[in-house]
Amino acid sequence: AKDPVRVLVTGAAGQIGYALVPMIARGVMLGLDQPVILHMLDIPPAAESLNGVKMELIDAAFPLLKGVVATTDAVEACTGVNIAVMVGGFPRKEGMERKDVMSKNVSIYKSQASALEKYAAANCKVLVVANPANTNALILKEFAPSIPEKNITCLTRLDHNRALGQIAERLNIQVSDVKNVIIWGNHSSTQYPDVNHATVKTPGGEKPARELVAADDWLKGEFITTVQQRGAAIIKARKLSSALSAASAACDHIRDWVLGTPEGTWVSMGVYSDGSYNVPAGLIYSFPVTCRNGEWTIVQGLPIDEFSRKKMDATAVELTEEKALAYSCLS
Ligand code: NAX
Repeated sequence: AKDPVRVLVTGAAGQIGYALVPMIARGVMLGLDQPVILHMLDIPPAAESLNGVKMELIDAAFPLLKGVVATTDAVEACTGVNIAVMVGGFPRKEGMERKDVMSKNVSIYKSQASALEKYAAANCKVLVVANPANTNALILKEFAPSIPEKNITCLTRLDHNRALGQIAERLNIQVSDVKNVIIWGNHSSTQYPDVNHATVKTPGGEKPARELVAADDWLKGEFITTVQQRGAAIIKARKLSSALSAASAACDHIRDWVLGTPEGTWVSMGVYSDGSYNVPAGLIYSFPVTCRNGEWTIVQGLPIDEFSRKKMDATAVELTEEKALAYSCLS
């Protein structure tokens, strides 16, 4: 039998945490043959609720779950973890300035970076979910210099899956028959959901999604804004932000990263830019990637038209501004 993998979930007493930990314990993230030990971190005001989640995990009698650590101590939480899913953060509240929210998250991610760097297992893979996800991941990278930059990513898979879902709904087909959409840039409303390279499986073979959808005005308009604004639409409908879809996307992200993407398929991940596609190096930016042997690689050589270029640049500008704001919180 395989040795258990230790998976950290921060903010585990929150809504995404509550949806995510049972998925991990059931093998959705790492496979049905992979035992796991869950490490759950939250802050002292949530300690009692976190303990309740631990009780439920015990009560669920998950065969793959070999242990549960529930703690408010970052060192205990980070010790020996192979995978860290960072969901905990400071949410933007009514009337708060952007800078104040950024400043809270910068200080959280700075200190958690140090705990991970010192106490996580070698080669720990990190996924940041908490917003501002790209910039929190960048801060974590800066303050954990001994963790390879390739190991620090942020979640844009939810946006990617939302884009697949919109195409499938529009064409009235199965979502599993659509692939290779791309989310470029920030996990925010400036993200660019790109269908130019997406394909659809049909009885007559694979066809470009653009050809099947045909309505260029929809693809350039409503499709993009629906994906960009989907988070807000969920909040309006549920009075709570997306949780089950975010948890599921976090599992997809880690599963594909660790176990590999299917041949001919790419996914979107927020990763440290090396300047590919003329995206400024040194930002955490969402790119199309393939994964193999536990490493992601940016898909190269996709033709970029003028419409796409503008949108890819606009979201990079926003990330550059966020980076500057985050750095101004450090001094
Ligand atoms: P909740 O407020 O339900 O849960 C957050 C949890 O984090 C709380 O239990 C809180 O006590 C805990 N926390 C706060 N500071 C902490 C710290 N320093 N260390 C450990 N835990 C801490 O929010 P939820 O709906 O679960 O969302 C979590 C985060 O995900 C938010 O930042 C949210 O904006 C972000 N999202 C990101 C998405 C993405 O695709 N990247 C999509 C969904 C979601 O909106």
